[in-house]
Amino acid sequence: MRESSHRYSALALVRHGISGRPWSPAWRSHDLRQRYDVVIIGGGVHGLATAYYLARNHGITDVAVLDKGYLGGGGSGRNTAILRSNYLTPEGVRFYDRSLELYAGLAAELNFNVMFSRRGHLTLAHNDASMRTMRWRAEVNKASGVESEVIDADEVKRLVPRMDVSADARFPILGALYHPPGGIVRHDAVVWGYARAADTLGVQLHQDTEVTGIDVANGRVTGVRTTRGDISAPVVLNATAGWSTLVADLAGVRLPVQTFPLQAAVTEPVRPFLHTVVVSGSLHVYVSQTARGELVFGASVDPFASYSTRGSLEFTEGLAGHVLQLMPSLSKLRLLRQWSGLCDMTPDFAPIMGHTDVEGFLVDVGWGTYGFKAGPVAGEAMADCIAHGRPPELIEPFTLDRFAAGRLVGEKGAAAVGH
Ligand code: PYC
Repeated sequence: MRESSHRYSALALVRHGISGRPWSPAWRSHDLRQRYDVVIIGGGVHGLATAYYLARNHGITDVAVLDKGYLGGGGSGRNTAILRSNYLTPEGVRFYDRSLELYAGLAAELNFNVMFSRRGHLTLAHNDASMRTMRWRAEVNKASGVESEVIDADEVKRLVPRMDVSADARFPILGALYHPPGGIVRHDAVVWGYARAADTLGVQLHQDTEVTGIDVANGRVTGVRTTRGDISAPVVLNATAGWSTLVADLAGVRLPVQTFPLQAAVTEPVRPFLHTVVVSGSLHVYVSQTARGELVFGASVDPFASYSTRGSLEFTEGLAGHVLQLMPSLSKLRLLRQWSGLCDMTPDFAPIMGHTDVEGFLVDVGWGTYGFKAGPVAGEAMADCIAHGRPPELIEPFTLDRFAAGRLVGEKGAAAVGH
C-alpha cells in the first residue's frame, strides 16, 4: 500500500501549492514479473475495476493488468458515458442497477472526482410499438425497484424545452420512458480513479504490453506471452473489448461475438440547456450535455463488421439531420470532433461473463453498446468469480454456456437505438 499523502484532499492541494512539491504519479510503472496470481488482459474500466475489487474485497493483490496501448484507450475512452439501468430483462435491470449504485459512490470510494451526474434519462417513443416497449420496460423496471415511468409529450417538453414535440414533426414524439436515476459520468476519470486505487492497493498496471499468446496445458491456462516477456499465471481474465474474440482465440476459446464500429461526435461547448440524457431509437441518436457544455452524440453501430475506428462523413450527415429533427434550434452548433470505438455484439445483446472450457481462463466480454455503464459491477462480479471459483448469482444468467443451452437473455429491446 502507498503512503497516505497520496490521498487527494483540499488540505493536500494547499500543501502542494505552498511547498511546490510535485504530485506523485497516479500509478507507477513496473518491470514485468515472471509470475502473478491473476493476469487481466485489458486496461479499460472492466479490467481495472476487476483488479481493484480483487484487491479491495478479496485481498488478492498479486495481480497484473496488461494493456497493449494506454489505460482507457479502447472502449473506455470512446463511449458516450451514459449511465442507466432501465433494461428490458429482470436480469439486466438488476445487474445495471448495481452498477449505477457503485457509480454513485465511486468518487468517495476512489478518492477521485468522477463527475457522476444523475440527471435523468429519456427514451423517446415515436410510434405505438415503441410506446408499448416503453410500458413493458417501465413495468419490468418497477418490479425490480428501479424508477422508470412512461410520460407524455407535454412532460417531455417540460424536461427538454428545446425538443420539437409538435404533431407535424417528421417523427412526432408520443411520449417517453423517463428514468430519473440515469445520467452521465466522466469516462476517463473513472478509468484513472480505478487505476490509481488499484495501484495504491498493490496491483501492477502494465501499459504497452500486448498479449501475443496464451499458454494452455491439459485443459488449464498456465500463463501468457507478451511483447515484454512471458508470465506464468493460474488465472487469466480476458477483459478486452473490440479484440475479445482474437484474445479468446489465443486460448482456443470461441466466442459468439461479432465486432462493429460505433461512431460518436462532440460539439463546441454552449451554455447548459440540456439537463437530461435524450435517446431516440427511431432516429438512431442519443445526446447529452457535458459539464463543460459540449453536446455528446452517438448513433447505431456501423452496418458492417470491422475493426476500423475511423469516422465517416455519412455518419456525421445522418447524425446532424436526426438531431435537428429533434431539436431544430441547434442548427448553428458546430461539431468539433468525431471518433469511433469497437462494440463486441452477442446474439442476445447480453454480455458473456465467467468461466470457459479452459480452466482458469475467464471472460468478461461481449458488451455490445452497454460496456461502460457496466464497468463497476462487472469488476465487482468478476473479482468475486475469481476469488470464489464460481460466478456470483448476479452474473449467472450471463455465462458462456447459455448459448449451447439455449438460455438467451434477450436484451436487444433495451438498446438505446436500433442496431
Ligand atoms: O445503451 O444507453 C445505451 C448506450 C448509449 C450509447 C451506447 N449505448
